[in-house]
Amino acid sequence: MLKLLGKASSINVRKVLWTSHELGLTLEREDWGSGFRSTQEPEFLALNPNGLVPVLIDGARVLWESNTICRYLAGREGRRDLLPQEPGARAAVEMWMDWQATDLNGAWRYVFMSRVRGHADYQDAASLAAAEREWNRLMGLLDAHLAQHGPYAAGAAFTLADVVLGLSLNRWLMTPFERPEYAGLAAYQQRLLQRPGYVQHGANGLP
Ligand SMILES: N[C@@H](CCC(=O)N[C@@H](CS)C(=O)NCC(=O)O)C(=O)O
Repeated sequence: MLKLLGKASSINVRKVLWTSHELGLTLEREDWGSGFRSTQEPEFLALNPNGLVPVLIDGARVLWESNTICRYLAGREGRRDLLPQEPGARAAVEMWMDWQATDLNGAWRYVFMSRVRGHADYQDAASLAAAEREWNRLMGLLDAHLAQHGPYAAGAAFTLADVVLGLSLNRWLMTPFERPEYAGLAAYQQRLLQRPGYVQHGANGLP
């Protein structure tokens, strides 16, 4: 049995839940992370020294980093539609997954901590405005890409890139701040909403 450690409200845990849904896999999930069991407990740190969720346990194998876990599960199940084997096609998927985990993920932090978490350390008006501009700029880049090369991130077919970008799109839509009207992203959201995995684990009311 595959075991997933991490609270279901975490965007990174939800990537794994949605991927598992696409793969038809059942996971045994335990609540870890803020509000639940602390990831600073020695038992958890022995599995992931970063003290972050998600962690996947598959027998003797222990994995952390949400995008890596999604790739592992797709590969484990032989789902080349979600993660192609041909190097060029695979790179097109991984490029957007890496962009999500690095550039995009870093860009929303200030806005999210300020406007959703209400954290006292993230209340500087100028920093907030700059972060909002940057987050919107990056989402505009995705919007333009989808318009030119869509309908999905890696082209014609739904892949793992759409799982991680779909959750990011949901976060952007659910965070209360001023967003430009991006027609491509609105259409992408509607397309993703046709997938039960996104409805259940992505667009489920959580930012
Ligand atoms: N790069 C990591 C980031 C994981 C991460 O930031 N997890 C957050 C929740 S979204 C966490 O564990 N926070 C600490 C906590 O909730 O105790 C990944 O993609 O898996």
